[in-house]
Amino acid sequence: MSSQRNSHDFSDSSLDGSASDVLAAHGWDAERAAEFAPYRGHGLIPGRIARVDRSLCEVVTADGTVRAGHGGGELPCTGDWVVLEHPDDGREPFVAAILRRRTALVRSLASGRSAGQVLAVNVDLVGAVVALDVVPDLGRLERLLTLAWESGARPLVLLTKADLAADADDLRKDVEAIALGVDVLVVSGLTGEGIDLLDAYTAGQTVALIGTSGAGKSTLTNALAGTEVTVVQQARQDGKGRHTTTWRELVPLANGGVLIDTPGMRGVGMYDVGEGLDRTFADIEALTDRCRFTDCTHDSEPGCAVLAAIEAGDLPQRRLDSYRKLLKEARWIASREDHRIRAERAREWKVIHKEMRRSPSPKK
Ligand SMILES: Nc1nc2c(ncn2[C@@H]2O[C@H](COP(=O)(O)OP(=O)(O)OP(=O)(O)O)[C@@H](O)[C@H]2O)c(=O)[nH]1
Ligand SMILES: [Mg+2]
Ligand SMILES: [Zn+2]
Repeated sequence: MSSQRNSHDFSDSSLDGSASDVLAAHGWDAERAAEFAPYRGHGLIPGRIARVDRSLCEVVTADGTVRAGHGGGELPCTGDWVVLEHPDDGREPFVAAILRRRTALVRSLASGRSAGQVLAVNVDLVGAVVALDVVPDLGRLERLLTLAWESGARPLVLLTKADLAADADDLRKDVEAIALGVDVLVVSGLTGEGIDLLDAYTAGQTVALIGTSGAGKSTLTNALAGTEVTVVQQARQDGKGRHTTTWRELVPLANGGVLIDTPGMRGVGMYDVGEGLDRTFADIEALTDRCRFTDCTHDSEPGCAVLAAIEAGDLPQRRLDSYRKLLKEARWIASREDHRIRAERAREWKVIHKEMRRSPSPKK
């Protein structure tokens, strides 16, 4: 918590001192400084959201980490750079504004409302963590990659638990064949294999690790941080899945990077992923351009380049099925979203009409 109350009246010079090293360690850069400039000198300070609870969030500031409230408007999310009002009179600090989000990792919830859930924002690199103790589920990885591409960040595949794989190289080749334009690293959080390389990859970047529960995200986080910064799941006794990491936190790394360890995701629903699908399935996308009909569904149409590629053995049927499945899901979510928006609009209109009826008619 802050001790020097006056230090949050930021002048340019106060951002050069050691206090600003804290911000720099959390990814603060010249562009952020420029975005914050209009707020400077009004008793406002910059900070980065480490964690959001129901009503409070944890904000990393040059003065230390503070608990702050957030008003109405858009909910802050882990990774957000915010403008924090930090009153001198003992009142609770609160988030006054959220600076522009460069990237956003959003999934749709398998159940409940169709609105997307923002997992992390302002991420540069998304590490899709897949354990090698079993043969990787390529469809699930394609799902993670779609989410990663869609976020606007650069994806990276982390094949972990290499120490438990008999044929890590073969598995890596299978994964490389489907992770188009994405680097694939073989690592182990336990033995430290590949951690040096991962350390080089993550230098100076905000990195979010995503993947199923038990994949090894927290173990990798600890390996990169070189210390126990997040809780690792104990071996399961009952055989049931257990989610260990329950919050997302910013972990500054010695290499200047910042790590966000996310809780394991059982369902990674597709949310508004047109671009993400195009990137993940760039091979199918490229073939599509050569289909005879522009609205080809690659089902049974003559002159379909996608079906021809499958016939020729150039494209695995599994991949087309996976693409179809994600596309269908994305369309379904989109239509549900449309429906929700229409319903909301109708509700708003009802309120407006009610109020119009209630208000006295204008006097003549
Ligand atoms: N042998 C081996 N075990 C690992 C490795 N990485 C993780 N584990 C084990 O796998 C289990 C799950 O690891 P976590 O790091 O907690 O997994 P997580 O992805 O953070 O899981 P959630 O927080 O539930 O999403 C733990 O028992 C770890 O000790 C690895 O590289 N090798
Ligand atoms: Mg974890
Ligand atoms: Zn086609």
